[in-house]
Amino acid sequence: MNRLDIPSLFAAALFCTTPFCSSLLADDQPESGSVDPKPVETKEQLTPEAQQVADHLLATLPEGSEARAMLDQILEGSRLGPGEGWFAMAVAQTRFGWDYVSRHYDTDGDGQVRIEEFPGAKDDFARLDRDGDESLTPTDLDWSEHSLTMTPGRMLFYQADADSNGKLTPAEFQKLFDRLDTDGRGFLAIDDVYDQFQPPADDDRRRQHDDRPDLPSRSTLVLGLQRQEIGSLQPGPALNDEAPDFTLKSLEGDEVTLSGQVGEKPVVLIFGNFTCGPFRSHSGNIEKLYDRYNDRANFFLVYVREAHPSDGWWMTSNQRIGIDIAQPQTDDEKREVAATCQRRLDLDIPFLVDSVDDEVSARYSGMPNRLYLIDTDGRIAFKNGRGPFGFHPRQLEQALVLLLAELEMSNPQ
Ligand SMILES: [Ca+2]
Ligand SMILES: [Ca+2]
Ligand SMILES: [Ca+2]
Repeated sequence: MNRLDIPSLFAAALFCTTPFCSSLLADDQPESGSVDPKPVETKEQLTPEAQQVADHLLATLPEGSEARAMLDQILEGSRLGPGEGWFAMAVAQTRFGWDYVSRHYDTDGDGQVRIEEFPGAKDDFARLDRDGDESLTPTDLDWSEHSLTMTPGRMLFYQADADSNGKLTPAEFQKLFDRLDTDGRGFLAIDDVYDQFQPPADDDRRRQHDDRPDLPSRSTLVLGLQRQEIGSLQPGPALNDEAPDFTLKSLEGDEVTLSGQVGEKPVVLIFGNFTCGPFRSHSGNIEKLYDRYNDRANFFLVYVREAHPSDGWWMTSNQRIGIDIAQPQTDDEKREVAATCQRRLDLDIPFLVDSVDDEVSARYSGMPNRLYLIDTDGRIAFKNGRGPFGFHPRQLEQALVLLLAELEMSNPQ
């Protein structure tokens, strides 16, 4: 089989196994379809440092907490697969599920919301209507498939986005074409493409997943948990809670206080970091989200602790594309990495940089990536499930569109 080498990506779990997919997986890659969340069997000895940390966490993390559930699964051999540990508990919370949509907009009670029933703009409706059939049904609001699920479309994107900045350019697309055109005929036959973008069977993935070079050891994950590199120890504010206030500096040095942003418009907070491949793969989505709504909502990207620093769960996939960053140890170092992230991802959305002790991102459970929508009363109207698996910018977009429609109906111009 002559499959393409995949440029980097992810860092979470996963069990891809064809040569194509395993190089994807080497980066903490997405996975296809439903996967039995059974932990892997490998249980190498913890290092003395990791054992000490594990003992401390076992003594201090409350039973039943998200962090304790993740620790227990790591000690059982989990490599952070979807549905394991805190991923099973920390699912999306939204005011704007199907119940809300049908109650507010299905005026004729036929179980769907046709475009004529929606009072908002047609463009807004189109963003809600994911399958484009001009009708809203539960399918359009179903986000049960995790965001690293390996689909042909995602495989194509990861393959072509050679610099892993989440934006596919014409030049990158051309390079992919050139690589697929192995006989130099100047056109691709369907079979030249077909085999390249076939998600592997689950059994194949499971059989070989232990061999991936970037999969973490138990010790790496225990230390990553303590350092909150794989996720915050706290769950963050819940739906309808008051959003915790904070003041952070932008990359330009301006101080931004959340409560000063709340009131006239909704606030969108996007937590993320540079070394997380899944987060980078969404930067095009984030840019488009910001472009579409920044006149109707206040957007901020809160830069958090690195998920895959060179001194933590290091990724060969990141290094291959020149991303090799130690965890910042001072506020100044953190600002520098945040600036690099903004430059490499070429994002217009305003960046706020958390302090080196992660004060805001820990409180919001912002690591490694998270999305919040805050209403005009300063309360949480939507939060996604823990990243990377629960990170769906378009799910937040649906909540934002529905919140904006609610505001427009209560305050008609
Ligand atoms: Ca209807
Ligand atoms: Ca639809
Ligand atoms: Ca790119």
